[in-house]
Amino acid sequence: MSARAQIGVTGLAVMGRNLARNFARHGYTVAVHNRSYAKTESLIADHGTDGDFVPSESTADFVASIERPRKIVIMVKAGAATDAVIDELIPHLEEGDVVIDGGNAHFPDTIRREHKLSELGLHFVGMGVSGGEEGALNGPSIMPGGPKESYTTLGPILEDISAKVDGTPCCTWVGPDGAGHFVKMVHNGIEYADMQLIAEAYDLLKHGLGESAAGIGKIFEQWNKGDLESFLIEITADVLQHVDAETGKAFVDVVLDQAEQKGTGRWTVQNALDLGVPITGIAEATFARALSGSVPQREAARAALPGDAGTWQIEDRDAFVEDVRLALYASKLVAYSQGFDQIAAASAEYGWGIDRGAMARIWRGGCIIRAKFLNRITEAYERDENLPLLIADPYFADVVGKGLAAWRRIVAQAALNGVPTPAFASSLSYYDGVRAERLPAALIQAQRDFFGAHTYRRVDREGTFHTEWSGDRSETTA
Ligand code: NBP
Repeated sequence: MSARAQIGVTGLAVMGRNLARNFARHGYTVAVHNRSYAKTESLIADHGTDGDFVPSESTADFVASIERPRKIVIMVKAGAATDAVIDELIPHLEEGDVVIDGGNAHFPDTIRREHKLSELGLHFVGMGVSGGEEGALNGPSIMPGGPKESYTTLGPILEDISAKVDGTPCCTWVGPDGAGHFVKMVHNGIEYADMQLIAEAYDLLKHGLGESAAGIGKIFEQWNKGDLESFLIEITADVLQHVDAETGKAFVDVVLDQAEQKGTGRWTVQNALDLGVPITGIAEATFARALSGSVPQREAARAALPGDAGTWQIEDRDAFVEDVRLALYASKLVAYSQGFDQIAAASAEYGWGIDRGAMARIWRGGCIIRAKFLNRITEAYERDENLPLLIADPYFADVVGKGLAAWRRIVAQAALNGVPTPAFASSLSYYDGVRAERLPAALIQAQRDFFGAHTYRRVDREGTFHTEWSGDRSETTA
């Protein structure tokens, strides 16, 4: 077997197959391999004309068909399968070879695998890929981590096959070991928040206006021409106007209202709890999916709990639609701001040195959260790379400020009319919390000191103090 492939892909289900085709279409000779050979054969039979593929049945032949230093992309089910494939590859690899995991790995696994392979003289790149099967084929957003030196040879190939916005590739080196998969995880978390916010906006328009799904779809179509322009708004407009062929009803009205998840939202929230970063938008979005699937609880609640809500009377339709739009934009900015806070905190914790502006830049195309306004995020971090809070950047502060009255009206009206808006409402609460001159956390500290002698600090002098609550209530320095 002569080593003539410039890159290899193992794992040829939807993602791996399309990524391999993308490489081939860009002129690379691609070695392809799958645990069961049938998938390899079908790739060659169905798409062999896309470019130059070198199929192999065995791992040994697959590895031998790739030029050194080898670049091998693993695209299998995340978890144990990834470890199994790595273990199978290792005996065939040589020093300097680069193993790239393009699956949705949990970043602690990526850190573990990177350390293991580096001890063997191998490079391990944990690579986040977003854009689904369509993106993998036509240009995804790619978030590779791992040793920086591996990016020198790997980077140009990945940038070549990535999505481009204004000629700029949606791919850049993110940081060492788990950084790439971490950023992909937060990307998915933000995606959860974005989808939940859009769903709440739809629900508000539905209840407030009594509008049909198709009518709301038209509103989203309009919104997609302005600041909200994004892939998710675009597909929402499309989905809402889709009619179920069987019943003739709006498609969204025949879909069961129980949202599922594969787990990246949950990982994002778990990590945020570990780091102590409030990502309320993502957390509420994750819990909202859980609530939708809480079938026995929903049945019990429907049977027993009164709504005692008003009947929504919208007098000015256009003004209401504009209020919802402004509230959606403001809530969305909060969710992104929180996601970028989480990236900053993790970057500091793990020593990754992640450039947040560059992350916004590579999310502009190819991925599910691709959106026009991401340019503004990049600009904000270019103005101040240490920006402590994205929504405090002058541009975003102005945008959120202009939408504030609308945001308050919408959240208040939703509450009065019994329409749940967990993400809209928690984002507004976060906004008011983070900007508050003084928070009731002072009372919590006092309570903690009362029952657990946990001590407190004072506003008027340095030091840590404790009050003798069960004694004479004198204050001591702790
Ligand atoms: P799947 O996640 O459905 O995985 C199927 C592939 O894993 C097949 O090639 C299968 O081989 C292989 N595999 C399994 Br399962 N166990 C294996 C083992 N023990 N050893 C070797 N190979 C094994 O594929 P996918 O939907 O294409 O996704 C691939 C990766 O990309 C996943 O990590 C996913 O999370 C990630 N991802 C997916 C998307 C998306 O939109 N689908 C987007 C971004 C990232 P077989 O054919 O022999 O069973």
